[in-house]
Amino acid sequence: MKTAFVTGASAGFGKAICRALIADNYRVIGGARRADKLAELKRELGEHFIALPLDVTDAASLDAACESIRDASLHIDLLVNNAGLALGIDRAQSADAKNWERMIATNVTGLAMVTHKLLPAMVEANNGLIINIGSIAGTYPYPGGNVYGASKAFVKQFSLNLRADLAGTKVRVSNIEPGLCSGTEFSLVRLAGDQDAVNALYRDVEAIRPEDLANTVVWIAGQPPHVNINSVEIMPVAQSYAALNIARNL
Ligand code: NDP
Ligand code: 8X3
Repeated sequence: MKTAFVTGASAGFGKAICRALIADNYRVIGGARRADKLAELKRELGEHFIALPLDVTDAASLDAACESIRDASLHIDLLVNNAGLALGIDRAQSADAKNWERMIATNVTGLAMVTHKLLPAMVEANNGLIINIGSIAGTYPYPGGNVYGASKAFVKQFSLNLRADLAGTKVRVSNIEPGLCSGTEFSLVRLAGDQDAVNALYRDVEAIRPEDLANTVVWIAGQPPHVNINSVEIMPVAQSYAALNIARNL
């Protein structure tokens, strides 16, 4: 049985990815900070799900999590670097510095450090797949996207640079870049619990669902070993592009 490690398993994409991988006959280790949510998922998913309380921004917590994976003699065949968040939608000039710090600590440093911990064993076994969850915000700028979008641009380039370093090994790396998705806690976290603002964002729009993302993970993981899906950009049909902004009479 293959083993997957999914960060951010307590909600949203991560939870759906755990469900889909269990259905695809994986053993799944799910990491997140909220142990109660992981315990709930454990009750739902049963013996092949291992709950692993983890804060990706905390080096000691990450050490302990990796140690318990080693103690259980589990080889990670699939790492899904999904834990992440956006905080605020303010323009850069009025954004909260603490929000910037937390986004960088989670989406950039946390993702890089989880990878740093688990990659050597994958290379040693000459087997493994890392699926990073980036975002369309890492490619397309928008007002208020500032540090969140930049953190996802890091994920995009880190994924490509990992591929460069892993040349000559069978370890694979993919970056999934989703657009607007409903059914997760993402926007409630970003908008500091303002449910009315969240409702307004998703009003009359059929957004991507977490299950769509989970299907994409399962599809990437199911490719034959000689195939590397470099990136997948996935948007709802209802989302597309706007023209570049022009400020007149500046
Ligand atoms: P959710 O808020 O629903 O889930 C985020 C998950 O990340 C939770 O399980 C949370 O668990 C976990 N998490 C947050 N901080 C930490 C931390 N320090 N250590 C460990 N786990 C952490 O959001 P989504 O499911 O929507 O988002 C998942 C990923 O997808 C993120 O990387 C996000 O940027 C990306 N994304 C989301 C999109 C969307 O529209 N929803 C679109 C594009 C990308 P806990 O709080 O228990 O720690
Ligand atoms: C989330 C997608 O467009 O809200 O990563 O930034 S977006």
